[in-house]
Amino acid sequence: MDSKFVICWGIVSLIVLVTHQSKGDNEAEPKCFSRFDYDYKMLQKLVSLEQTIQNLKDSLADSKKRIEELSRENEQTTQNLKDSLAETINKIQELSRKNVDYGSVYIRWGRNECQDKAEVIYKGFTAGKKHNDKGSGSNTVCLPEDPSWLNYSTSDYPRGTVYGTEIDVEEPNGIFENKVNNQDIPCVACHIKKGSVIMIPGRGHCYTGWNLEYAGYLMAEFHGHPGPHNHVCVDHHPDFIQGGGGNANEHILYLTISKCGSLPCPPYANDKELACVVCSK
Ligand SMILES: [Ca+2]
Ligand SMILES: [Ca+2]
Repeated sequence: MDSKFVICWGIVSLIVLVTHQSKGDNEAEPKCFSRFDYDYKMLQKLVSLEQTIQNLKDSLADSKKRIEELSRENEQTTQNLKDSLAETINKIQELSRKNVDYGSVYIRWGRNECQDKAEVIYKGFTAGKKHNDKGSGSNTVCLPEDPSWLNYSTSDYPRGTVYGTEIDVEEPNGIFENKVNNQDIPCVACHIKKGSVIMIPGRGHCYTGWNLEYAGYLMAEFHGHPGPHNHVCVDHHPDFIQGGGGNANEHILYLTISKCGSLPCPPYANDKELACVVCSK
């Protein structure tokens, strides 16, 4: 056999093997009928192989290009997410700052200091209408210890009147830890950095999720005394105004008790002193 023919056969076989592997099909090996025939087939395979290689190069270039595009898109998406996250964080911080700037206020009746985290706005004296006056203001007020005046007159003409407050709770009562009867009581205005505050009558404890400001007893005027009067929540451990233990009987606060009827019992009960609580959130 001609050595060139053998070489041709070998090369063609190698080309067919490579082409076969690259295409992954099962093309039959070419048959050599003459030297020219195999030269021609070898040339065809070389051309085909070159085209395949070029196709692979093109495909590889396209893949690289697509990967670069995806990479750029991914970078842009990541940057967009980072920007969005930063904007969200800024909004949260802004809302947080606003929330800190907000606050609530309440009067702690019967005490001269706020709870630890609350700011004292002013300390004062609990006051209101005289218990047997028909008129004057009906509500209890917290008059500051350091009053300031605008215009005033000492002339005698019709006006309302305000008196200091004392507690009338006969001893022993089993309600307060110390003797409170006839004691004049202070008050204090408190500021807290929380958005909401509520006084709940008939509860000695806050509901879940709310913070205790103070607990006490619901107090008002004696039911036999004339005129309207409001309810206030007096601290369960009241402070007293120095020298105020005398029986002045001016503006007076009494404990209040629940009465069954339109008020369902249970959960309420006859003649029980009502608690109260001031809660914040
Ligand atoms: Ca008194
Ligand atoms: Ca009294």
